[in-house]
Amino acid sequence: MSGLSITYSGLLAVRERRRLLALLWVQSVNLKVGCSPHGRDAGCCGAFGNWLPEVDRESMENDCPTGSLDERFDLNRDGFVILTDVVSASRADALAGLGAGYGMRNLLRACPAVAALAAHPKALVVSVLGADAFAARGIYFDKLPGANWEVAWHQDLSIAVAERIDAPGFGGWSIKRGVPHVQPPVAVLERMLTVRLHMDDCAADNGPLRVLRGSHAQGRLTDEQIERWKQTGEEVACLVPKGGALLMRPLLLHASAPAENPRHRRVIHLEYATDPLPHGLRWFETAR
Ligand SMILES: O=C(O)CCC(=O)C(=O)O
Repeated sequence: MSGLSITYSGLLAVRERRRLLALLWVQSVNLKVGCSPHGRDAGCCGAFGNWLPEVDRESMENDCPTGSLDERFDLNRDGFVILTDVVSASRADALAGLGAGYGMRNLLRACPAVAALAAHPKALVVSVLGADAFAARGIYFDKLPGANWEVAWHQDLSIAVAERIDAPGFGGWSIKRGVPHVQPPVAVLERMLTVRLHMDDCAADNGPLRVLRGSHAQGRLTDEQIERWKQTGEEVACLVPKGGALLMRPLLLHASAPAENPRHRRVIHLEYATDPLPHGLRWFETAR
């Protein structure tokens, strides 16, 4: 393991060469967390909102310049990679001050500090998506003894948009926390990357995200294909240490089970994109 700027982008260069339960879960999170549609309740984002003044943003940039790549995984081949030391333990502790509820949406709009944070992992994303990458959605997840939830195998197919405009290739409209969501053409999802920044050590007994290696590469999967992947695919539990991050393609099949030994498993989930949306559609929230 060595410096991120060298190892990660270097590896990428070398290697370049060579639903349903999720939706139910999200709705239940929305109900139980009790945030306003834009998540402005003090209990949900007070700590994020107050954390990270301008000067702190600068120190964050120097915080952990050398995130390290777990070399067992390859983003192109596997659809995910795990990095350690993306932010320092003290930074992770500061982020963990959020500490309310077990899920929250619309973080980039609701919490300026998270929008500022999104600029930091962006360095990880640029080598994959290019310099125009921007964060296009922020979600907070936690697992707790009283909220030890599970999510069935799914791909992340929806994006949040500012308003509904019916357009070719865009379908499956829904409303989450008052915000229109739509399933865009696969080409949009294929040009996105998710960074899940961990504020706690996530071990095998703590309901880690599980992924099916390589399942991102076949576009949007039918129910039958998902079943086949579940039967025959290689499952990897993403054990990410505090301050580390999982980078994954939205089309990668993922799930998570209740923790056997429930304790905090706080994650800031940031989705990055590179392109404006077509047909007058606009991303609901962005941070650059
Ligand atoms: O954090 C988890 O365990 C599940 C999150 C999830 O389902 C998602 O990001 O789509």
